[in-house]
Amino acid sequence: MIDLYTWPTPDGHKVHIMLEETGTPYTVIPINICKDDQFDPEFLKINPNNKMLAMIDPDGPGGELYSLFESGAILMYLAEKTGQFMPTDMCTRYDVIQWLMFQMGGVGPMFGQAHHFLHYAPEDIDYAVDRFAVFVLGGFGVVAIALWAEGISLAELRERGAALTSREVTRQANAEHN
Ligand SMILES: N[C@@H](CCC(=O)N[C@@H](CS)C(=O)NCC(=O)O)C(=O)O
Repeated sequence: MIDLYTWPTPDGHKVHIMLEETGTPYTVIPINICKDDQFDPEFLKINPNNKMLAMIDPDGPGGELYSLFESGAILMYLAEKTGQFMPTDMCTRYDVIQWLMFQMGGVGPMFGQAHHFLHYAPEDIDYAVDRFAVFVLGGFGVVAIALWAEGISLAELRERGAALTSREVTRQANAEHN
């Protein structure tokens, strides 16, 4: 049973969806970033980057305990462990990896900055808002075009993602938060 140190944020939900989709059993250990749980010295032993999320698999490679942080690495680990969502054919495997890299290197950090400057920055900085808004619009454009080429609409994808988001994670995190 994988221990998942997480919180219901977009980065967390990527892994929650993967665990649900692959049918991997897991236990949620809430890392409440509103209460600075991410700075707990015990948590830093598994994620030295002071951020959720992280996992410990007691039944890792070779039957040994294995611990991992960074959501993209956890997605790849789960894909390999379960033999799902990572094609063995080289071209299609790299098709998958390129979108994972696009998400980790572009969508995640750029959308995160846009969100920060729109909602949390102590002062309004038009330059920062405009700069990251352009990345957000561009990012959605890239995804929309790629999905359109595959015959999938953004609305369909959003509906599917919302349905798969782990209800257990949300329930536990809410209980911790309240
Ligand atoms: N690249 C990391 C990003 C993790 C990350 O940014 N976590 C955020 C929440 S989504 C966090 O813990 N923020 C609290 C903080 O920065 O103090 C991953 O994908 O796992």
